[in-house]
Amino acid sequence: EEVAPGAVHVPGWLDPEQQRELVVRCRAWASGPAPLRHAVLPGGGRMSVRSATLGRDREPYRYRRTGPGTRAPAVPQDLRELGRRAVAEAYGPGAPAAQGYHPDTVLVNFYDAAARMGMHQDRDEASAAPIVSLSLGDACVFRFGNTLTRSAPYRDLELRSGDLFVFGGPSRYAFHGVPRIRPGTAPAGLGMRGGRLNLTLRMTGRAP
Ligand code: MD5
Ligand code: FE
Repeated sequence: EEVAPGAVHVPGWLDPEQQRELVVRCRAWASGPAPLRHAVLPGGGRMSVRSATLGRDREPYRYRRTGPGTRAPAVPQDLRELGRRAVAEAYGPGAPAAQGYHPDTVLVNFYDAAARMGMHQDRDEASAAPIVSLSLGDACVFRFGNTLTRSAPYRDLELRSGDLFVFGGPSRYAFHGVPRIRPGTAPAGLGMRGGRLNLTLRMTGRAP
């Protein structure tokens, strides 16, 4: 369960009903205030993952996905609370990181069967608070690396629908990526039409 110091994997943390509800809400955001879009990288390449942001969504912060004239919806209070409970689950309710955990941003990533995410670090947050990751839909191979290089040593883990992963402490700035999706592995009755959703709850430590 503790994959590395501060990196805690809790398989099946969300029950099927919670998963279904989150899928419905992601669909509502995606078809309304937070459309899922391919981000364009500084070099001009297009990411295969589609993403949307709730909460902090302005330059110089990189999670700018909404088009002109739109404004990212705030993070719903119950998701902020879910993030706090996730950190308490991972580190124990008394852990300092769980006390003051108030995620101000949710990044929604959608992976179709061909989407990948290359090895990277999450360094755009001004806060070193943990990142909470929730997986929905198809399973994936998640590559958990080290803090020094984007190459080996790393470990490949399966993340499945309902899994919680909390990345904090020494693992907060580890390199990581998603080298493959496993099509057709979503639980029956979830209401996904293929693909994987990942929600990350973050404290950006930046002004709204
Ligand atoms: C995903 N998303 O499955 C992942 C989950 C992203 C991204 O990587 O940047 O959108 S978040 C995984 C993560 C966050 C912070 C630290 C570590 C992993 N880690 O130390 O491995 O779509
Ligand atoms: Fe990341």
